[in-house]
Amino acid sequence: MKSVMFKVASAVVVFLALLPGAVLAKDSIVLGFSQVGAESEWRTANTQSIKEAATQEGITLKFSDAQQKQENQIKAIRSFIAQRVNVIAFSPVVETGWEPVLREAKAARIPVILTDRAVSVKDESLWLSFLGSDFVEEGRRAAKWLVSYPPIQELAAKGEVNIVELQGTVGSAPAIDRKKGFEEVLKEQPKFKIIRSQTGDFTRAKGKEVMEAFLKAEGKKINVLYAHNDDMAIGAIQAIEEAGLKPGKDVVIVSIDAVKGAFEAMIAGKLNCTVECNPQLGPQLMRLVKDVVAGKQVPRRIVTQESVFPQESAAREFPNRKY
Ligand code: GYE
Repeated sequence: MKSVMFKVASAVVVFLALLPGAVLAKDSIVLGFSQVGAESEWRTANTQSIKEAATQEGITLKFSDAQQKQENQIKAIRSFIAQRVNVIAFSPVVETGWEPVLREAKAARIPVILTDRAVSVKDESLWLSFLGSDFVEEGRRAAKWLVSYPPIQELAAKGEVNIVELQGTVGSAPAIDRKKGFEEVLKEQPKFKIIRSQTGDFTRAKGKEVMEAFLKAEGKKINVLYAHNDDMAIGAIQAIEEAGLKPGKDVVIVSIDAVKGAFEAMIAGKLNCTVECNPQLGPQLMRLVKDVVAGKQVPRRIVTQESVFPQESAAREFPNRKY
Protein backbone atom coordinates (compact mmCIF):
# COMPACT_ATOMS: atom_id res chain seq x y z
CA MET A 1 0.00 0.00 0.00
CA LYS A 2 2.75 2.36 1.05
CA SER A 3 4.64 1.77 -2.17
CA VAL A 4 1.48 2.33 -4.25
CA MET A 5 0.94 5.63 -2.47
CA PHE A 6 4.53 6.54 -3.04
CA LYS A 7 4.19 5.73 -6.72
CA VAL A 8 1.05 7.86 -7.02
CA ALA A 9 2.70 10.71 -5.14
CA SER A 10 5.79 10.63 -7.29
CA ALA A 11 3.68 10.41 -10.44
CA VAL A 12 1.88 13.57 -9.33
CA VAL A 13 5.21 15.27 -8.71
CA VAL A 14 6.51 14.25 -12.15
CA PHE A 15 3.25 15.38 -13.76
CA LEU A 16 3.40 18.77 -12.03
CA ALA A 17 7.03 19.21 -12.97
CA LEU A 18 6.14 18.61 -16.60
CA LEU A 19 3.44 21.27 -16.62
CA PRO A 20 4.84 24.39 -18.25
CA GLY A 21 5.15 27.20 -15.75
CA ALA A 22 4.33 24.87 -12.85
CA VAL A 23 6.40 25.46 -9.75
CA LEU A 24 6.49 23.10 -6.84
CA ALA A 25 6.33 24.85 -3.50
CA LYS A 26 9.85 23.80 -2.53
CA ASP A 27 11.39 24.90 -5.83
CA SER A 28 12.32 28.44 -6.56
CA ILE A 29 10.86 30.25 -9.57
CA VAL A 30 13.30 30.46 -12.46
CA LEU A 31 13.29 33.73 -14.41
CA GLY A 32 15.24 34.13 -17.63
CA PHE A 33 16.11 37.78 -18.21
CA SER A 34 17.68 39.12 -21.39
CA GLN A 35 19.18 42.57 -20.83
CA VAL A 36 19.99 45.05 -23.61
CA GLY A 37 23.59 45.63 -22.56
CA ALA A 38 25.58 47.98 -20.33
CA GLU A 39 25.46 51.05 -22.57
CA SER A 40 24.54 53.67 -19.99
CA GLU A 41 24.38 54.57 -16.29
CA TRP A 42 20.64 53.91 -16.54
CA ARG A 43 21.23 50.38 -17.78
CA THR A 44 23.70 49.45 -15.03
CA ALA A 45 21.25 50.74 -12.42
CA ASN A 46 18.49 48.70 -14.07
CA THR A 47 20.60 45.53 -14.04
CA GLN A 48 21.50 46.04 -10.40
CA SER A 49 17.87 46.55 -9.45
CA ILE A 50 16.81 43.34 -11.20
CA LYS A 51 19.60 41.24 -9.68
CA GLU A 52 19.02 42.57 -6.18
CA ALA A 53 15.25 42.14 -6.34
CA ALA A 54 15.60 38.53 -7.58
CA THR A 55 17.89 37.67 -4.66
CA GLN A 56 15.56 39.38 -2.23
CA GLU A 57 12.52 37.51 -3.53
CA GLY A 58 14.29 34.13 -3.71
CA ILE A 59 13.83 33.95 -7.48
CA THR A 60 16.52 32.12 -9.47
CA LEU A 61 17.68 34.56 -12.12
CA LYS A 62 19.28 33.48 -15.38
CA PHE A 63 20.73 36.76 -16.60
CA SER A 64 22.08 37.38 -20.06
CA ASP A 65 23.69 40.59 -21.43
CA ALA A 66 23.11 41.09 -25.18
CA GLN A 67 25.64 43.87 -25.74
CA GLN A 68 23.05 45.91 -27.65
CA LYS A 69 22.55 43.17 -30.27
CA GLN A 70 19.13 41.74 -31.10
CA GLU A 71 20.62 38.46 -32.34
CA ASN A 72 22.14 37.90 -28.87
CA GLN A 73 18.77 38.53 -27.24
CA ILE A 74 17.09 36.04 -29.55
CA LYS A 75 19.76 33.44 -28.70
CA ALA A 76 19.31 34.07 -24.98
CA ILE A 77 15.52 33.71 -25.21
CA ARG A 78 15.91 30.45 -27.16
CA SER A 79 18.21 29.12 -24.49
CA PHE A 80 15.70 30.10 -21.76
CA ILE A 81 13.04 28.16 -23.66
CA ALA A 82 15.35 25.13 -23.94
CA GLN A 83 16.00 25.33 -20.20
CA ARG A 84 12.26 25.54 -19.56
CA VAL A 85 12.42 28.55 -17.26
CA ASN A 86 9.13 29.53 -15.63
CA VAL A 87 9.00 33.07 -16.98
CA ILE A 88 10.97 35.01 -19.59
CA ALA A 89 11.45 38.76 -19.22
CA PHE A 90 13.42 41.00 -21.51
CA SER A 91 14.13 44.57 -22.48
CA PRO A 92 14.03 44.51 -26.28
CA VAL A 93 16.87 46.49 -27.84
CA VAL A 94 14.71 47.38 -30.87
CA GLU A 95 10.95 47.22 -31.43
CA THR A 96 10.64 44.94 -34.46
CA GLY A 97 11.67 41.42 -35.47
CA TRP A 98 10.51 39.48 -32.42
CA GLU A 99 7.65 37.36 -33.81
CA PRO A 100 9.52 34.09 -34.49
CA VAL A 101 11.20 33.77 -31.11
CA LEU A 102 8.12 34.94 -29.21
CA ARG A 103 6.05 32.36 -31.05
CA GLU A 104 8.50 29.72 -29.86
CA ALA A 105 8.07 30.89 -26.27
CA LYS A 106 4.30 30.81 -26.68
CA ALA A 107 4.43 27.28 -28.12
CA ALA A 108 6.46 26.22 -25.08
CA ARG A 109 3.82 27.95 -22.93
CA ILE A 110 6.35 30.19 -21.19
CA PRO A 111 4.89 33.59 -20.31
CA VAL A 112 6.83 36.63 -21.53
CA ILE A 113 7.05 39.95 -19.70
CA LEU A 114 8.47 43.07 -21.38
CA THR A 115 10.43 45.41 -19.16
CA ASP A 116 11.54 48.93 -19.94
CA ARG A 117 11.13 48.81 -23.76
CA ALA A 118 8.20 47.73 -25.90
CA VAL A 119 7.98 45.50 -28.97
CA SER A 120 5.94 46.07 -32.09
CA VAL A 121 4.24 42.77 -33.00
CA LYS A 122 0.89 42.16 -34.68
CA ASP A 123 -0.05 39.23 -32.46
CA GLU A 124 -0.51 40.85 -29.07
CA SER A 125 -0.86 37.46 -27.40
CA LEU A 126 2.91 37.00 -27.76
CA TRP A 127 3.55 38.91 -24.54
CA LEU A 128 1.67 39.12 -21.29
CA SER A 129 2.59 42.37 -19.60
CA PHE A 130 4.73 45.45 -20.18
CA LEU A 131 6.38 47.24 -17.28
CA GLY A 132 8.17 50.52 -17.99
CA SER A 133 8.09 54.24 -18.63
CA ASP A 134 5.98 56.28 -21.01
CA PHE A 135 8.74 57.46 -23.36
CA VAL A 136 6.46 59.69 -25.45
CA GLU A 137 5.55 61.56 -22.29
CA GLU A 138 9.24 61.91 -21.40
CA GLY A 139 9.86 63.55 -24.79
CA ARG A 140 6.93 65.91 -24.21
CA ARG A 141 8.24 66.80 -20.77
CA ALA A 142 11.67 67.68 -22.19
CA ALA A 143 10.09 69.97 -24.82
CA LYS A 144 7.66 71.57 -22.36
CA TRP A 145 10.52 72.39 -20.03
CA LEU A 146 12.50 73.85 -22.94
CA VAL A 147 9.79 76.15 -24.27
CA SER A 148 9.18 77.57 -20.81
CA TYR A 149 12.85 78.06 -19.89
CA PRO A 150 13.27 81.88 -19.58
CA PRO A 151 16.58 82.27 -21.52
CA ILE A 152 15.07 80.25 -24.37
CA GLN A 153 11.85 82.28 -24.30
CA GLU A 154 13.98 85.43 -24.66
CA LEU A 155 15.77 83.89 -27.61
CA ALA A 156 12.50 82.85 -29.23
CA ALA A 157 11.17 86.39 -28.83
CA LYS A 158 14.10 87.66 -30.92
CA GLY A 159 14.40 84.92 -33.54
CA GLU A 160 14.72 81.21 -34.08
CA VAL A 161 15.80 78.57 -31.59
CA ASN A 162 18.09 76.04 -33.25
CA ILE A 163 18.06 72.59 -31.73
CA VAL A 164 20.31 69.59 -32.33
CA GLU A 165 19.07 66.18 -31.28
CA LEU A 166 21.05 63.14 -30.18
CA GLN A 167 18.81 60.14 -30.70
CA GLY A 168 19.02 56.85 -28.87
CA THR A 169 19.60 53.47 -30.54
CA VAL A 170 18.00 53.36 -33.99
CA GLY A 171 14.72 51.44 -33.91
CA SER A 172 14.51 51.30 -30.12
CA ALA A 173 11.26 52.26 -28.38
CA PRO A 174 12.82 55.08 -26.31
CA ALA A 175 14.47 56.65 -29.39
CA ILE A 176 11.27 56.51 -31.45
CA ASP A 177 8.98 57.70 -28.66
CA ARG A 178 11.21 60.39 -27.15
CA LYS A 179 11.55 61.96 -30.59
CA LYS A 180 7.82 61.74 -31.16
CA GLY A 181 6.83 63.35 -27.84
CA PHE A 182 9.38 66.15 -28.23
CA GLU A 183 8.28 66.96 -31.79
CA GLU A 184 4.62 66.84 -30.82
CA VAL A 185 5.09 69.76 -28.41
CA LEU A 186 7.37 71.71 -30.76
CA LYS A 187 4.86 71.47 -33.60
CA GLU A 188 2.97 74.25 -31.87
CA GLN A 189 6.14 76.39 -31.65
CA PRO A 190 7.12 77.76 -35.07
CA LYS A 191 10.29 79.43 -33.72
CA PHE A 192 11.80 76.12 -32.59
CA LYS A 193 13.71 74.20 -35.27
CA ILE A 194 15.49 70.85 -35.08
CA ILE A 195 18.40 71.56 -37.41
CA ARG A 196 20.30 68.28 -36.94
CA SER A 197 19.28 64.89 -35.58
CA GLN A 198 21.40 61.77 -35.42
CA THR A 199 21.85 58.67 -33.29
CA GLY A 200 24.45 58.53 -30.53
CA ASP A 201 23.38 54.97 -29.61
CA PHE A 202 22.76 55.97 -25.96
CA THR A 203 26.52 56.02 -25.16
CA ARG A 204 28.87 58.79 -23.96
CA ALA A 205 31.48 58.06 -26.61
CA LYS A 206 29.00 58.26 -29.49
CA GLY A 207 27.30 61.30 -27.96
CA LYS A 208 30.62 63.13 -27.94
CA GLU A 209 31.51 62.05 -31.46
CA VAL A 210 28.19 63.10 -33.00
CA MET A 211 28.14 66.41 -31.10
CA GLU A 212 31.60 67.16 -32.53
CA ALA A 213 30.17 66.66 -36.01
CA PHE A 214 27.16 68.88 -35.19
CA LEU A 215 29.49 71.62 -33.95
CA LYS A 216 31.67 71.36 -37.00
CA ALA A 217 28.66 71.73 -39.28
CA GLU A 218 26.63 74.32 -37.37
CA GLY A 219 29.04 75.93 -34.84
CA LYS A 220 27.59 78.80 -32.79
CA LYS A 221 24.26 78.50 -34.56
CA ILE A 222 23.35 75.73 -32.10
CA ASN A 223 21.24 77.06 -29.20
CA VAL A 224 19.94 73.81 -27.73
CA LEU A 225 20.92 70.17 -27.41
CA TYR A 226 18.18 67.61 -26.77
CA ALA A 227 19.72 64.23 -25.91
CA HIS A 228 17.60 61.10 -25.56
CA ASN A 229 19.68 60.11 -22.52
CA ASP A 230 22.02 61.68 -19.97
CA ASP A 231 25.07 59.69 -21.05
CA MET A 232 24.99 61.14 -24.56
CA ALA A 233 24.50 64.63 -23.07
CA ILE A 234 27.53 64.09 -20.82
CA GLY A 235 29.63 63.03 -23.82
CA ALA A 236 28.36 66.04 -25.78
CA ILE A 237 29.23 68.41 -22.91
CA GLN A 238 32.86 67.41 -23.39
CA ALA A 239 32.66 68.13 -27.12
CA ILE A 240 31.08 71.54 -26.48
CA GLU A 241 33.82 72.46 -23.99
CA GLU A 242 36.53 71.31 -26.37
CA ALA A 243 34.99 73.57 -29.02
CA GLY A 244 35.50 76.50 -26.65
CA LEU A 245 31.81 76.95 -25.81
CA LYS A 246 30.01 76.84 -22.46
CA PRO A 247 27.58 73.91 -22.05
CA GLY A 248 24.51 75.01 -20.10
CA LYS A 249 24.93 78.62 -21.28
CA ASP A 250 25.99 78.89 -24.94
CA VAL A 251 24.20 75.63 -25.57
CA VAL A 252 21.17 74.88 -23.37
CA ILE A 253 20.97 71.13 -22.70
CA VAL A 254 18.03 68.94 -21.78
CA SER A 255 18.29 65.16 -21.54
CA ILE A 256 16.47 62.14 -20.12
CA ASP A 257 17.08 59.57 -17.33
CA ALA A 258 18.07 61.65 -14.25
CA VAL A 259 21.06 59.48 -13.35
CA LYS A 260 23.65 60.71 -10.83
CA GLY A 261 26.02 61.85 -13.59
CA ALA A 262 23.31 64.25 -14.79
CA PHE A 263 22.92 65.73 -11.32
CA GLU A 264 26.67 66.29 -11.09
CA ALA A 265 26.61 68.02 -14.48
CA MET A 266 23.66 70.19 -13.39
CA ILE A 267 25.39 71.15 -10.13
CA ALA A 268 28.44 72.16 -12.22
CA GLY A 269 26.08 74.33 -14.34
CA LYS A 270 26.70 72.34 -17.53
CA LEU A 271 23.33 70.62 -17.95
CA ASN A 272 20.06 72.54 -17.66
CA CYS A 273 17.42 69.88 -17.11
CA THR A 274 16.95 66.12 -16.91
CA VAL A 275 13.65 64.29 -17.29
CA GLU A 276 13.39 61.28 -15.01
CA CYS A 277 13.22 57.72 -16.31
CA ASN A 278 13.28 55.28 -13.43
CA PRO A 279 15.46 52.18 -13.95
CA GLN A 280 14.54 50.55 -10.63
CA LEU A 281 12.13 48.06 -12.12
CA GLY A 282 13.40 45.01 -10.21
CA PRO A 283 10.94 44.88 -7.29
CA GLN A 284 7.89 45.42 -9.54
CA LEU A 285 9.16 42.84 -12.03
CA MET A 286 9.61 40.17 -9.33
CA ARG A 287 6.10 40.84 -8.02
CA LEU A 288 4.76 40.40 -11.53
CA VAL A 289 6.72 37.17 -12.04
CA LYS A 290 5.34 35.72 -8.79
CA ASP A 291 1.78 36.66 -9.73
CA VAL A 292 2.15 35.17 -13.20
CA VAL A 293 3.47 31.88 -11.80
CA ALA A 294 0.68 31.84 -9.21
CA GLY A 295 -1.79 32.06 -12.10
CA LYS A 296 -3.07 35.51 -11.09
CA GLN A 297 -4.31 38.02 -13.63
CA VAL A 298 -1.69 40.73 -14.16
CA PRO A 299 -2.07 44.20 -15.67
CA ARG A 300 -1.26 44.45 -19.37
CA ARG A 301 0.62 47.72 -18.85
CA ILE A 302 2.34 49.15 -15.77
CA VAL A 303 3.64 52.70 -16.21
CA THR A 304 6.47 53.98 -14.01
CA GLN A 305 5.89 57.23 -12.08
CA GLU A 306 8.46 59.93 -12.89
CA SER A 307 9.25 63.64 -12.63
CA VAL A 308 11.38 66.44 -14.15
CA PHE A 309 14.49 67.93 -12.50
CA PRO A 310 15.61 71.38 -13.66
CA GLN A 311 19.12 72.60 -12.75
CA GLU A 312 17.94 74.71 -9.82
CA SER A 313 16.61 71.60 -8.04
CA ALA A 314 19.80 69.56 -8.53
CA ALA A 315 21.71 70.36 -5.32
CA ARG A 316 18.60 69.78 -3.21
CA GLU A 317 17.64 66.50 -4.91
CA PHE A 318 21.11 64.99 -5.33
CA PRO A 319 21.40 63.44 -1.83
CA ASN A 320 18.07 61.62 -2.37
CA ARG A 321 19.00 60.05 -5.70
CA LYS A 322 19.29 56.25 -5.71
CA TYR A 323 20.85 55.80 -9.15
O1 GYE B 1 17.04 55.96 -21.24
C1 GYE B 1 19.05 54.83 -21.80
C2 GYE B 1 19.32 53.39 -21.92
O2 GYE B 1 15.52 51.95 -22.43
C3 GYE B 1 14.86 53.63 -20.95
O3 GYE B 1 18.13 52.85 -22.45
C4 GYE B 1 15.96 52.85 -21.51
C5 GYE B 1 17.06 53.69 -22.12
C6 GYE B 1 17.68 54.74 -21.23
O4 GYE B 1 20.45 53.06 -22.52
O5 GYE B 1 19.96 55.50 -20.98
